[in-house]
Amino acid sequence: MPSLIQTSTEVAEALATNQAVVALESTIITHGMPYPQNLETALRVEETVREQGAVPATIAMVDGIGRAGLVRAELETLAKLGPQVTKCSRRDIPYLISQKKHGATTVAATMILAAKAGISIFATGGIGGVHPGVADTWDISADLQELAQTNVAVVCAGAKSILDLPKTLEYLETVGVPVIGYQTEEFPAFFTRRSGLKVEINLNSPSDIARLLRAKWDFGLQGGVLVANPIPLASEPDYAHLEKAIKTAQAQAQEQRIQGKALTPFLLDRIEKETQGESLKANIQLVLNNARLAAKIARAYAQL
Ligand code: PSU
Ligand code: MN
Repeated sequence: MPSLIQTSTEVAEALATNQAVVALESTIITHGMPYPQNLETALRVEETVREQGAVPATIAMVDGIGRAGLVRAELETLAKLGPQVTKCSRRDIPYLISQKKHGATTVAATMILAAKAGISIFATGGIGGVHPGVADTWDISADLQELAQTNVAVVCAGAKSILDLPKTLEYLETVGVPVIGYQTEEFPAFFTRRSGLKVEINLNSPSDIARLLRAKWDFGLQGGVLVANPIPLASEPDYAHLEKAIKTAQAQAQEQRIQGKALTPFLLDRIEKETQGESLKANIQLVLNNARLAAKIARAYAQL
């Protein structure tokens, strides 16, 4: 068996010299956006992290090896293969290792590999959560259980209203995950800054967030932290239009009995097509915004 995780030379050096490193996921590349926007965005996100003085580490399974820090050709391969690449959450890791396959890591799997590589801060778009109709379907993303147990901070723009947001927040409360509103008192709902749901921890600076992370992990509390960073005002799309697309996508999923790991990618794809790229534009902007904040938090964290 090869070593558990292969870290690129650049990422390994940055970690060894206590420089800021930001983990990035790969399901967003393969299942979250179409080609070529997925590749362009992956590259821009890495560039944004660098502009803020941190080192990006895009995470994926490549030929069955967990990797932190991909080269451009590898990003290109994943972006072009898109949904043909296995969507890899916690439970898929052993299969992909033993079969030497590629895997696009979800928030959950990215957290696992980031923690193994020694990376504490991770930027993404939106997390998975509790789906509406959970009482019948039992569909709760493995991302939530991962946040409960793995020591990585996840910077996101909240979660899409494809999820039951109140139940998602209840779940996070039950499993003891601090949810931080960055410069907001409301939990943002991905495409919109508002959800009507309060977050109890409001922090206004990256260094305040870094100190909370230190406090949690120094105290020996296992698990992650969710940093909710609202989409920039200027990038907020017309929400009524999007909400309609989300409802349509959910109805189609029900009609076609889409379930399990296929559901979230199905909804994302349908919303993208229904809004003719309007959602994609906003999605790209909020991911860049999250990468910027994550890099600032990683720098503040490295200085503590
Ligand atoms: N939500 C989004 N965009 C995404 C995802 C979720 O708005 O790209 C991806 C992330 O990788 C997340 C995963 O971890 O989907 C959750 O999938 P599931 O609901 O099957 O756990
Ligand atoms: Mn699910």
